[in-house]
Amino acid sequence: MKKQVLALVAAVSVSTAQIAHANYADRPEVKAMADRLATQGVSRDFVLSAMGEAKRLDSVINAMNRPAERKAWRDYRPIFLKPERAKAAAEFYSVHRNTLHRAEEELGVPVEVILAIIGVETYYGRNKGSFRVIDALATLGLDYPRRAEFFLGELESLFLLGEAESLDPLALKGSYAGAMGYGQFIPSSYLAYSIDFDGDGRRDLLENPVDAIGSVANYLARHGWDANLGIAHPIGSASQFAPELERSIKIQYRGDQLIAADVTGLPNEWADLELDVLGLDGAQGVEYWAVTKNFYAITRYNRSPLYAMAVTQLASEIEKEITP
Ligand SMILES: [Ca+2]
Repeated sequence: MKKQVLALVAAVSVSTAQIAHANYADRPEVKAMADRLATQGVSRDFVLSAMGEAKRLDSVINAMNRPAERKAWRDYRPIFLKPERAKAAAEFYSVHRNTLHRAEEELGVPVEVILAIIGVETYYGRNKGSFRVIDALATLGLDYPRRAEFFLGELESLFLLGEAESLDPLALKGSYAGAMGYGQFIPSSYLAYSIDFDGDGRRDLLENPVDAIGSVANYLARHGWDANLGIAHPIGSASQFAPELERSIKIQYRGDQLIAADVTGLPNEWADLELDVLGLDGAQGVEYWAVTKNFYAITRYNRSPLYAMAVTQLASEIEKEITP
């Protein structure tokens, strides 16, 4: 009997907790955020009323727990390296050719790399995401402890972005991680790295492909893209430089160190370059690549070395597709 009473008490307190969590505006973290935002010109009442409308989405938490980057390279590569994607790139290129070349001239990032990123992120705007950004960020910032700090910061940036660009935080749609538009910028990146590339006075990454193209190039340029460097080159076995496969990129070697260790396949002109060695679990066995600071710049877009290699190889396929 006593046990049953305890069980009943437990059930009541769980349901009370669920009701208390149902309204994000009541959470102390949200009140503190609203106070901070008020000092930066965002109405406290607006933040609290918007957060009162934000919903917790279990689908967002489930999606976070199974990202594609956990696959091995041999399974990851075929998702992105399909001929159809390079063909879609060529169609997008035929419409936005002038903008893409202007971005390459002004920001130094090759046309095919910009195309590869927009292709991997959203298939040229076809899959920009259907989650309400405020719901995704509220769920992860307030009900996903492992990444709460990061996503609460993005939630705060969402309100700053709304203020800066006259966008309604309740209306914006994006991915389960709150990434928006053609290039899938999270709010802090949108604020820091997007540019108005068509000169209409607005930075619109959601509906304006010209701003999106300029902003993807600007993001890479601001993260150290060097127009004079390549991205990646296959090399012979180099396990001593990459004992762990598919690990994070850190520029830590020079080309001549590889040459001195009899690693084959490195281009002569890469002897003086700073680089990293990436080992991948490929379809034909383990493969090794020398990668430059440009490859590292792509990992600032998405930390996964598999992502950066997919972008690199798709860029190469796209280059063949768009070269007359
Ligand atoms: Ca614009």
